[in-house]
Amino acid sequence: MTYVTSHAGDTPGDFGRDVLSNLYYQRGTTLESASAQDTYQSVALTVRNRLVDRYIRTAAAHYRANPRFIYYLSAEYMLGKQLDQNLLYSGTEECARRALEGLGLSPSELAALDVEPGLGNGGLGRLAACLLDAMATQDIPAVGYGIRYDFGIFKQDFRDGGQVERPDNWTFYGNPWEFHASDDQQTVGFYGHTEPLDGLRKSWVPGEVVLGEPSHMLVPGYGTTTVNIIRLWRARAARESFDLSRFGAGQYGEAVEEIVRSENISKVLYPDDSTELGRELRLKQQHFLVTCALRDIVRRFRLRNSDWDDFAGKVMIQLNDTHPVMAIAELMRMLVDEEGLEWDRAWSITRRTFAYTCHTLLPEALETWPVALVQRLLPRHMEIIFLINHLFLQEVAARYPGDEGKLRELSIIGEGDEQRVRMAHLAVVGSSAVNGVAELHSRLLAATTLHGFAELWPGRFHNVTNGISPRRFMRLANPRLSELITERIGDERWLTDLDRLTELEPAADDPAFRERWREVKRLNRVDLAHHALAATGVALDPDALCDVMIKRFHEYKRQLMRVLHVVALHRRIHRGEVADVVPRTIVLAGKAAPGYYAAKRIMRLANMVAGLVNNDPVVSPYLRVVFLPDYNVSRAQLIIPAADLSEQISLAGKEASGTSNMKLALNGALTIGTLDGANVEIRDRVGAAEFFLFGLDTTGVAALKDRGYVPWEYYDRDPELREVLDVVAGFDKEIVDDLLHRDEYLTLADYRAYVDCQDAVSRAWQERDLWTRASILNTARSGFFSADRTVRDYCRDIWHISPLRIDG
Ligand code: 26Y
Repeated sequence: MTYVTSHAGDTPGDFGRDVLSNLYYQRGTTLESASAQDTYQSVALTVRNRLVDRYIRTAAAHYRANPRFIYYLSAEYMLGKQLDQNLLYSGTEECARRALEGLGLSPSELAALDVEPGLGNGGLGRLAACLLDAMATQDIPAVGYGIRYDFGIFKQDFRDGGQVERPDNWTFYGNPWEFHASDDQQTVGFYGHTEPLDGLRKSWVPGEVVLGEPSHMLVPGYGTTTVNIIRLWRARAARESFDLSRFGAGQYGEAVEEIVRSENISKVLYPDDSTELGRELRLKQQHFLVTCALRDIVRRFRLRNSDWDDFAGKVMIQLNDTHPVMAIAELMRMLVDEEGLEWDRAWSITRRTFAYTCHTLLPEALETWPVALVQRLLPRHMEIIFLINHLFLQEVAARYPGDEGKLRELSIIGEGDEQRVRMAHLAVVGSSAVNGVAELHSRLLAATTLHGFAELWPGRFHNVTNGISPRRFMRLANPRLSELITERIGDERWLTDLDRLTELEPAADDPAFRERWREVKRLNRVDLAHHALAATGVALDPDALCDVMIKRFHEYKRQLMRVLHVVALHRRIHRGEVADVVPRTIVLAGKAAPGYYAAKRIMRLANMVAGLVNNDPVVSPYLRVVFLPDYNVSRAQLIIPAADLSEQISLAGKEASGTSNMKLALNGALTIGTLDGANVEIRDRVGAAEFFLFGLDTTGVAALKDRGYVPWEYYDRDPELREVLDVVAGFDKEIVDDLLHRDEYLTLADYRAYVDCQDAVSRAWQERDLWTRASILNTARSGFFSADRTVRDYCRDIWHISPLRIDG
């Protein structure tokens, strides 16, 4: 082997020397004259470089072993800040702290300059990051593929209570965490036409070509020697596409036209997370990601293999929702057209290579593309999809002779006003395994959305309940609680074996431990209060119950119901009914898709109600509402440790899984929630007595809708609800009109049960020892929700792969 062993020493002296050396040689400056950015970048490089040695060893070991790889394809990743993570994972936290101290540098000021790559919308993107973390931690050979958007998820401000979006120029000062490989480009075609070759083979002559340029970031495992990578692709125009003659003629815009057109492909993350508008550029992004990833995967396969029959054994591609599903058609095109494989052989390889994870039940979130658009943008892929569908429908017809309805139901091509490609159908047909993300979700998928497929291929359907990284969402986010847990359990191994948290159960009955637990929670609330004051000007009482709802704004998640309860509390306190009231801080955070009118309205209402509450001198001693702007991973890490109550109040049957529910329970928050998504499993595990359950379940929802739901009946019957809605109408009449006449997500139907349950929460909070006990038990029993368990489930049920340890 030609790699050199560790350059980076592990003493504070070594670390400090490397910082100075990076300042000198990378930034061309010295400690005395360095800017804050110079120093941050030098420290970041120093930390990054402490993982390079492990990465090189991992890559070499992977090369030697030629193992089966997991390739995770995702249009979104919410990685979170890298500095804190890499300090922890490289085991240099303490050494760096001492070195920085010695140089007179402030770790917290440096940490503040670290920018989180916000390359995703919400749950699905963060799940991708948690799974990469857990795969590395479990020593699974894996690569994540994604798009290196120039602009990530927008930054959120409020103006007059409404959301205003600002661009997220996350690489403005450069990104010290990535390695560029500009000599390792791929070419990606678009448009054009096809020409027949022999048999089913055709050749595609693209009308336009762009380059995909990769860079990668390190994905270290925790407590192991594996360092995997995430490879992100950026679109570039060909080297000589700048039009000199036009520039010379003064046509400056036209001179860069081709560059702009090409580079626009990876310019910005689409900020929608449910309803797809069918934008051509989004389809271009998907095809771009898929083509770059597949070519890279084939290149890597060929390093050690030559027989296509080995491909599916060495390559497992996990499709994160439908966004990268065009990969199925692209792999077929590569195998049939470029490699000359027979169709059936290519199809068998393809089907064994892919697995598909579905993250939704909402029909409007299932992607479909107009056939006419796919035909124009990707003519050969459209032909291949038609052929896949033709052969698939023959199979269906053989199984259900004469059943036209079945053919229509299952077809990859949806027939309506216009023909559309149903990406979820293509995904199921072209994969060896399909999974939902929580037990209830997987059951409902097989019973409703993908019912016909589950009947056809029952063995293909699985559940893999989501999980979260305990490293990021406990150890990094909540160092105080982590330390207390480690002290009690006796070692830190719970961080990679989260079931060991059950060892905390006896401590729930130990008064001294409960006292310390409460103290940690209180200090975390103090931290949050500092942040809230700086960010919003709202002063919080660190002794008040910290009641948290953090997630994307969506009607089905029912932030509106949260607001109605706040108004009810306000009315009661204002009238002087304070006997049963406990001081509460309501924390809200989350973004809305810029074009999602209803969600933005609810957000504006939430801000107006916050103003009403906080500025009412009678009410504000009992109740404060803080809506923290610009929710992201870093802000989650700040809010979650302070939470006492976790709001998981979606309409049953709508939330696929949820993951903030897991993060909050792990950090000792009690859940108030419906039987939806992973809430069901959280309640099963932490115990019904430690969970505030309310509302309709999926059966109740279906029954009510069958009977005919009449929302205004609830308004008539419930005087407090009436009073609340009258107050809300004073702020926004349209919201109330919609609730009374449509209320698609049954907010009024669940309102009374919700508010009564909140009253039970308030009573429980007054029994402080019992509450703390329940808080400890929530943590102790949340081990199941580790992403390490999720990855083990994938390995066992879907990937059929085992860990490959890298020698230290
Ligand atoms: C098609 C496009 C508009 C689109 C873009 C992003 C569609 C969906 C999404 C993102 C979806 C998402 O984040 N889903 C969430 O995935 C989490 C991880 O599985 C779940 O916990 C959560 O319930 C689900 O809403």
